[in-house]
Amino acid sequence: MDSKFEVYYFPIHGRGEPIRLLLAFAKANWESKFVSDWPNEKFNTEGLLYKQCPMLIEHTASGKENRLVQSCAITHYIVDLFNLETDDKFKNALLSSYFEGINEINDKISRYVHEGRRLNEDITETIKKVKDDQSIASFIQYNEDILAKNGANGYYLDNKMTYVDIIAFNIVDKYLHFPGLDDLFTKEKTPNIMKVYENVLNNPEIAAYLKSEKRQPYPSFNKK
Ligand SMILES: N[C@@H](CCC(=O)N[C@@H](CS)C(=O)NCC(=O)O)C(=O)O
Repeated sequence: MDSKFEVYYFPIHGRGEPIRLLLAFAKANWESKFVSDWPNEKFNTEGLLYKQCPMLIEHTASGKENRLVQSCAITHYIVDLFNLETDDKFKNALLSSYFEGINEINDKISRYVHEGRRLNEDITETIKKVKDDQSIASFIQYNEDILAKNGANGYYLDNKMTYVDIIAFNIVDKYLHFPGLDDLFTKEKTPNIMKVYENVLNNPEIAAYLKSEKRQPYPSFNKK
């Protein structure tokens, strides 16, 4: 794969981070291109179909430029380019289903966090709402069950690290660094998910990326 990639996004983790992690894992040639003047860029940047980030910009070896928006579309494009799934169509569909199931955990929690910020709610109130929401606990448990069925070996499917493991890593990592929600995922409560987390953390490409200057800091209200 001779293309060069730019991840056009704000200088935060957010929706840009899973894309950066996937490109790092895939050993792609990539860099971040940060938004610097959003009110202007939002309406004057080519390819921003919905006036939102992230956008993946690909410069191909033949000199073509491809611009793609919408996180899930970007994820699937990277997965396809770098073969981050399997050779079996049904298994790939299953991975896609796991991908949505994992994202659902993050979506459910994020709704409370965004709503809490909008209402200027005390963060302890938001955390309580997240912890009281049985559907979040259930979705975490469903992930534990999927992983148990695969042998509790630290992978979502078979014995291979796929994009789904990377996506799960990103979400677990986010909440491990979110004070008050840092006990959502633990070795005691969610041993199978934590095995995936450790596997990805120890992947050489991911480890190198996390230590690099490319990695953006955690949000200021977060630890570390
Ligand atoms: N469905 C889109 C959502 C993108 C989105 O909400 N982007 C936010 C940042 S995370 C954004 O660009 N906000 C600025 C704005 O809408 O003006 C995706 O998954 O990429």
